[in-house]
Amino acid sequence: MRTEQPVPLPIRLEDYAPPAFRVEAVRLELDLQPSATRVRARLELRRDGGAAAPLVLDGVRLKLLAASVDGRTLAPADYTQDAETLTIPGVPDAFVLETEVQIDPQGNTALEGLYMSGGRFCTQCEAEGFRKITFFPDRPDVLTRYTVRLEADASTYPRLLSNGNLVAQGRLDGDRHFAVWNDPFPKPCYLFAAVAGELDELADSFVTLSGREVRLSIYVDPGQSARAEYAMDALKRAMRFDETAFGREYDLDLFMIVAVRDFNFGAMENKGLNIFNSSLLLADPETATDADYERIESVVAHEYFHNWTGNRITCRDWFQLCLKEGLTVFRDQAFSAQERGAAVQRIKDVRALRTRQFAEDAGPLAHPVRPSSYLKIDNFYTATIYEKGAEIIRMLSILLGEADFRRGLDLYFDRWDGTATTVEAFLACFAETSGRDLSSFMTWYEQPGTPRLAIEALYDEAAEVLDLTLRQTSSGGPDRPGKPLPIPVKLGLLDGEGAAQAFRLPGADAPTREATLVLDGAEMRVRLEGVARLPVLSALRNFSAPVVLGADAPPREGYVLLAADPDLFNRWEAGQALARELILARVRGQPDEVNEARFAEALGHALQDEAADNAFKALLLELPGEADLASALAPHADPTLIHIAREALRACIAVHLSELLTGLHGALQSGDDFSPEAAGAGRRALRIAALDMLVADPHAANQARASGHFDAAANMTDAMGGLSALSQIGGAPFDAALAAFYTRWKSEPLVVDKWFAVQARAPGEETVGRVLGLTAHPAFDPRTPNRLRALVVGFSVANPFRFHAPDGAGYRFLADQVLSTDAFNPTLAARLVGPLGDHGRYRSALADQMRGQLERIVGHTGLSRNVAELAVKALGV
Ligand code: B3K
Ligand code: ZN
Repeated sequence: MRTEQPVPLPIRLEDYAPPAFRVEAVRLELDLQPSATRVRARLELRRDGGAAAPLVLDGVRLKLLAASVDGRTLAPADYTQDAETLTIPGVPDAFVLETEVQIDPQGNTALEGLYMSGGRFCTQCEAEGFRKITFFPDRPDVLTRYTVRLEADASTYPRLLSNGNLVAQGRLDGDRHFAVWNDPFPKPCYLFAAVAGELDELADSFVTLSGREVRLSIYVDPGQSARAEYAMDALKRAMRFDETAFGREYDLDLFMIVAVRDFNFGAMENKGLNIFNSSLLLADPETATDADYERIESVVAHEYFHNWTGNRITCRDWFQLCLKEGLTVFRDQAFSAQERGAAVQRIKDVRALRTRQFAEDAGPLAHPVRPSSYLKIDNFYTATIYEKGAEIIRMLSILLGEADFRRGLDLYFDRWDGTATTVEAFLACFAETSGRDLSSFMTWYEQPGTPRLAIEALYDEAAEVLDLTLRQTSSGGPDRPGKPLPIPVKLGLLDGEGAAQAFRLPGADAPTREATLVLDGAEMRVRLEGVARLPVLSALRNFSAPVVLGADAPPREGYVLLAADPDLFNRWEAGQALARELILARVRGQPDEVNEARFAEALGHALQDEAADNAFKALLLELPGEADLASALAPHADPTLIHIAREALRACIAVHLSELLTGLHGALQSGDDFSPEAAGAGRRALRIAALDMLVADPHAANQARASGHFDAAANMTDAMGGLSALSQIGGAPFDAALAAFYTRWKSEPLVVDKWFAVQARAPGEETVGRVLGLTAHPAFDPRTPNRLRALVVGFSVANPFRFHAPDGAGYRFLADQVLSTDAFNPTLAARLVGPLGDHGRYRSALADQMRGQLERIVGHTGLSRNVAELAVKALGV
């Protein structure tokens, strides 16, 4: 492997040492010019560690112009500078360091540090971007107060924004102006932000529970402020939720969000000045889908919630990343559950967890929620840290109960406010307030891999007892045994008719209809008493733990659960399990047509359940995804067979339920104005899900229905629903719709992204060629992450059928994109590698080609550390 720099040693958790110097205050002056920005930094430093240690600061691609210690200019002999650090020996215990550097925001294509997007200056410092702005101890446990002076051309950059409060502003000679910002809250440098440019402001205000008024400002491209109204509304709902559900109030007098088009990921929680990818902020009914609205609501909340979980209390080191991310995802999921319905939200969260995190945990990129070593921390913003991290917090709340969980969290906020801390310190708060021993719980953070849970049930009718044996096999990652984990298993019993059955737990007098057992060893036996009728077990309700539950219950039980489980998650789960078995039977070449018809009928009943909501029914209609089916067939999965089998079951359902689905599609049409709330979104989702199923049987009437849906669409949700349905049919109607769509929306970048993505996802055999062709389309700009992801991730992640083309063309395409992107944006390039790491699931002819492309990447000259780390790991050697 030939990387851009010598291969570095991994950074290891066990090597953590506290910083040698504290920064007591910092003043930054940014004299903004697109290709030659001057950054002057004044750091008040105080020694914290051993007396002899030199001062070592991080700094990358900084042209050092001047440096002084306590006003004494340093000569080149007084310091050493290499590609990543500035070292000054012989410094006193307390002193002022001033540096002046020059940087090139315009030439910064990695979009990390200070860069330009759409003619504006903006920053992205997490995880280690601040070192590209100035020399500094760029680590999260160095917290300090910032005063920031920005200076720029007044006519080109009328808005000058940074964290905290605006304390001064004014005009200067020529066309220059300045603004000075002060952030009273100590923060690590990864939360620093600055923005300069022409922006419209959408302003509002929020009165906190204690009566303080906070000004809320969302800054967007000129003319776009109406598109920020939904984000503003979501922000106010999130602020209220954090007060009522978690007792957390906002602290500054001002909260700002800025939308930028060029952003490496979703959004960033900089203190008081969140920066968002415009795709996660801007929405109106014409250009955004319900899914976009939902994402905006949840990401606005997520970044806002970081103010307490991440900003007020931050991470001691980057190994503790889940401390802020897992906890904040848990909090945003709780908010979305309130806004969108708890069951529907839980199903969506679990679906995402399984597809992304379980797959990651089963492959060569598996890592613990708290990793113990890394080369590039950017590579660890993963589904494991975020989503499994959130599941761990959810389990903690189940194990402790709501009241003890809340007490522990309150103690955490009190005790650690204003500091940088660890997962251990977090758990200690819960152990202390609940009096429980949580030492075995720590294993969830330290052990990779998804535990498997098996439940054996033996019913004795005469004695009315049900003997349960719960067993876990926890692996420490691929091919490694693991320690048992504490697993909360929520369960209930139904009878054969679907009525809930009461039972008694060991030692309990009163019967119950639901209980949570905690399996905290390899095996546990529990006897449930008072079980009057042959039971149907509904286990792991609401997905009470992130495990794979072995399914050997007979299909009969699945039908009972699908029809009647009061736990909606398990009702949905039963449908998924039945569908999975039917698809796998087809993959094996043994279609079970009798049960396919039975399944279609059961789905039909569920769709007619007046008590269930539309969003839930839409989820019932979505069969398990092709990637998840591939996991079930690992290591022999054949994506072509899976696609064909899944489509066959969909076609069977479409034929069987033709009347019902057609009826739903017609009846759910509404002439009302678009409103993004859950009820309207659910109605549209079910209508589109019905259409989507119908086109699996693409006769002329269904084709016409899809074209009609697209042509009549009065909002982007329906336009994309129609276009997606047409993409399944392919041919002339799809091409015509694509052309019309592009003509109408070509000046709206966020919509053009969708146009690229829908083509990348299309199942037609021309897709690989189409995707290759689209890289030469005039609207394809790989330097804009949203556009690149729309095409490349849309294809490699969302279209397993065509990505895994037997001739390897999909893999070659992805490897080419990784390499070309790596040359200008390593973080983004590294995020594309993942699908090639899934080779462990696929039949050997495919797996060999996937590894071949990884080897090609690894052998490339000048590879970034980001891509090198991931590609080497993905190879799994
Ligand atoms: N904390 C940021 C992610 C930063 C990613 C840096 N490579 C957004 C979030 O999780 O809220
Ligand atoms: Zn986050």
